[in-house]
Amino acid sequence: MHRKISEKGSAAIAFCLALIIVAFTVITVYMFAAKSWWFPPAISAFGTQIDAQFHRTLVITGIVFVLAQLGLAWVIFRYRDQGRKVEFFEGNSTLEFVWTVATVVLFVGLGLYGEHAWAEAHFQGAAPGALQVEITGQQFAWNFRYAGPDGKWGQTKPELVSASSGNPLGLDPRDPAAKDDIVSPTMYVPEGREVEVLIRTQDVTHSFYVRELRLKQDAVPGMVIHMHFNATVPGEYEIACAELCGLGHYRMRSFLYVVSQADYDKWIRDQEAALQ
Ligand SMILES: [Cu+2]
Repeated sequence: MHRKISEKGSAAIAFCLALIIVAFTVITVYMFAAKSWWFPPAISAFGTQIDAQFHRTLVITGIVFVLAQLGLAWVIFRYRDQGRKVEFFEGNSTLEFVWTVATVVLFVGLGLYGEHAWAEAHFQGAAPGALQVEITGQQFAWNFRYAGPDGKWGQTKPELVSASSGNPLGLDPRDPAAKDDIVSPTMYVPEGREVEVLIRTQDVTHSFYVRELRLKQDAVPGMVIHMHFNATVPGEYEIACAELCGLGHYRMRSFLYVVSQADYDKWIRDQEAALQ
């Protein structure tokens, strides 16, 4: 039995479809090029490195995206229904080999370019003399602890954790090293000072994220994760929880204040005075 070959397709419809894809591509490229929605400016040298890597990745994937979309538009128009019988096409091993190798080279190359920034954040410790701040996430708040004048972290005990009585971290009052520990719901650091953060959680996984630092690190139950940064631009920056951690996730936020050394010293003195 002969199957009836379809009526000749419309060139206008194929042309319109191809045009929509081209328009969609142009609009997308424009949105990225004009930076309609973009990150706030970076406030650390590390943030600038992350931006450079992001930019490299975006340019390369952008070129591939444009070529792929234009190719798609061309195929839609060129191979529209023209009333011909379809032909079977075996594939092209050379092409498949070329695009697989090209993809490997691009991904490995980008990885090598980004290796320095990654290693700096994850494999290298903080510079000597860094200010240490312990960050604890809990449903649904952040607490920041400073060791106080003795430079020692006091002991904490899970059974003493009580946010309602003002001891959200469960500091043990019988430990002398705990007496001068400062616990604050907001984070203060001096500008231009290396800061080492020790990231913990009391319950589920949270994620410490400051956009301007380009720093995002999960807080994982049972672990103390060390990260470091050096913020050079004074200001108030939002600290968001970047891990969906429960019903109150949306309100789990705090602020990082990057201030002058004098303002930082004053803040510390005020916190210490409040402990008396
Ligand atoms: Cu959270």
